[in-house]
Amino acid sequence: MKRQLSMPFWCVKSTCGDPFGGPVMDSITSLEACEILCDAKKQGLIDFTSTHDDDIVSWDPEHPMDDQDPSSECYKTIHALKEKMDAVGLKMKMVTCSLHGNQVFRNGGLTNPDPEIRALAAQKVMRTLRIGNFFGAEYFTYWVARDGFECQFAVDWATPYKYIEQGLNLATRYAKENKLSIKYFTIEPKPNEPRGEMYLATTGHALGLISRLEDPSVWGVNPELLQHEGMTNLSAANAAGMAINAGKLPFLHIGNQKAGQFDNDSPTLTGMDGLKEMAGLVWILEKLDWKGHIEFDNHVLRTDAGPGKANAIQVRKDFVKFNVESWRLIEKKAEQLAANKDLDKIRATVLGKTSPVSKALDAYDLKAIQEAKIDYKKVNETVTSNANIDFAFNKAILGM
Ligand code: XLS
Ligand code: MG
Repeated sequence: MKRQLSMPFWCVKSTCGDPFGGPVMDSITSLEACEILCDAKKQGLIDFTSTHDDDIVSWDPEHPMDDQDPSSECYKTIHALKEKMDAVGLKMKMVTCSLHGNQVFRNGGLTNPDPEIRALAAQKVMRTLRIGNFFGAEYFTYWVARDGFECQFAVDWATPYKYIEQGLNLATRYAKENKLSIKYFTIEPKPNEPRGEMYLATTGHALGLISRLEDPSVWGVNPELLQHEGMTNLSAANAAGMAINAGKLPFLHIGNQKAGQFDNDSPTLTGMDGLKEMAGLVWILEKLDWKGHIEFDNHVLRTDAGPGKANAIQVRKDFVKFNVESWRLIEKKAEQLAANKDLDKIRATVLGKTSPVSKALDAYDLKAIQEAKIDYKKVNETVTSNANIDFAFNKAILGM
């Protein structure tokens, strides 16, 4: 399925710094980033974009309502951006509140033990929601960011999850009460980085938390695959499979990752590992007839960045195109795998077993299950050939 694609502001704005060295690329303004994105939209590469509040406007805690004040820089900037986006039909799909950049949130945003800092975080979330509404965004994403810890004795374990619930309920209440365009909300889990440990480490953590919110029906997850689950050697297949089955996967963040490492955020399919895992992930999306969209969340490889004004624009434009082309490659391969009847047949050798008892199992027919006569020897001696299935997929992935 040819999916709609989103490229966020923060990905094109990245200057490719890392903890060991400063930026490699010149920074660009939000208007310049917007022009790169609008250009990509005009070329038919992308459909949507998304942003943190901080990617497009700066935050002044002394003026929490500046987005409403026509004389403010914030007001002028968002109007100028929207004009450019409207001219080419580029849609702001999602907004997310940066609770990681400003130093005041260093010990947490929504979960900060200081109620005054939690109130600042709440004000910033409300401003982000209003900015999202101005652009007509549909989604608000909560990325767990600095809501985490390094020292377990420095956490009051009775509070962090309660505070996350309060913060997220506040976001949905604010959007509803003000009839904002944002009707759906997502949690983006991550195991660590920037904190040593983060409170919502995996897709499962996020789904568990959602069940405790005031209105779980408006919440979903947007795992970042392969990166965030891969950082702790968890699999993308598992994250996407569970979220889709729960009906809670509106969109995915996409990039590449070497399992077990720091958050690589490498461009789609780029790097040593991940080709087979990504093929498997996108094949699952096809097989489960998932209808959501793809949002890239990665940045230019630091090695491939360069200083200077010309690079600042061209490298970023090439990066958008590169991601889209890489995605289309793997999407095409996944479509082929999903439509391949021979592969279905080989899978059916393991997955296509039928028995009258399955009806009883599906119906929770306790009596029928209890009385079912199962030939233990026969089923126990039946050999499964998962490796053969994998071999067939390897051949198909390699085009042989
Ligand atoms: C960081 C996250 C972040 C979110 C948006 O690792 O991927 O960029 O996607 O806040
Ligand atoms: Mg992300």
